[in-house]
Amino acid sequence: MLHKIIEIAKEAGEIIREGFQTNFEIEYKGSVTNLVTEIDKKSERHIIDFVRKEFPSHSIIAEESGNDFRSSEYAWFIDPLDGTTNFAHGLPIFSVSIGVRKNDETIFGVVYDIMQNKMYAAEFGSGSYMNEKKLAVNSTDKIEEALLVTGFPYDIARNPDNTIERFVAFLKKARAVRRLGSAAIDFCYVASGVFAGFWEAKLSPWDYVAGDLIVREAGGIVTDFDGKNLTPNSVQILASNGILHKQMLEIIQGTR
Ligand code: 2AM
Ligand code: CA
Repeated sequence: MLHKIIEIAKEAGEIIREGFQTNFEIEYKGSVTNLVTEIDKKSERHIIDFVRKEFPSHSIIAEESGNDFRSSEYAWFIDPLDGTTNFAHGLPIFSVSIGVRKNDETIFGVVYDIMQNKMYAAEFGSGSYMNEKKLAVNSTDKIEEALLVTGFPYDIARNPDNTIERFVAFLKKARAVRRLGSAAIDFCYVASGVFAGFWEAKLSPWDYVAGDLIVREAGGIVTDFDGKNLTPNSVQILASNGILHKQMLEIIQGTR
């Protein structure tokens, strides 16, 4: 099954790569900051058609077409293009993210970093890989030496939710903070040991189900801002190398 997920992520990635920097149509989901392109929809259509053909009984939770719940114990969480704003502006940082849960456990996570041709994949209990390379989080144990990453929600202007205060608190403590624009890729860089930690205050399950497993299988920890394990209803996400997790939670909680 993991091989099939990787194959379909690659195919969706090809659709996106071909569409990059072409004259695609853009629509707005409620606000001018929340974009969707015809390429997001094309990618999602391709993935969903595959799942419906190969696994007709499975549930699907997909960003652009919503929920298709079935009675199966399996559920697919699909972000057909994570980093749409980057994609629409010609910045080559975006991905396809597919996570599969069985009952209450994520069993597969696949993130395809399209423009770098890097396929990240994890299976529960079997580790995380980038192409053939096994991944491990870094061992940074001082926040002053940590390179961190975050993201901002589309509705930050209307609903700031301490996002700015949290960002400033980390800016003052960490070596540096980056903002890349694809949450799924942020998780993969934590799993690879590039970033010691990643937090974001408003994510949806298709943004994090795959990345959560990829980080945990690489030896990291992922929780919500209260320190609880993620469920598909989580919103506020902290992923780290594990060593800095408690300290990062304290910084987050200090800005509440
Ligand atoms: P997207 O590109 O698939 O829309 C940017 O901060 C990252 O968070 C991207 O992965 C983006 O996903 C996601 N994101 C931003 N605002 C969001 C929101 N309000 N709800 C869900 N995901 C969001
Ligand atoms: Ca998306």
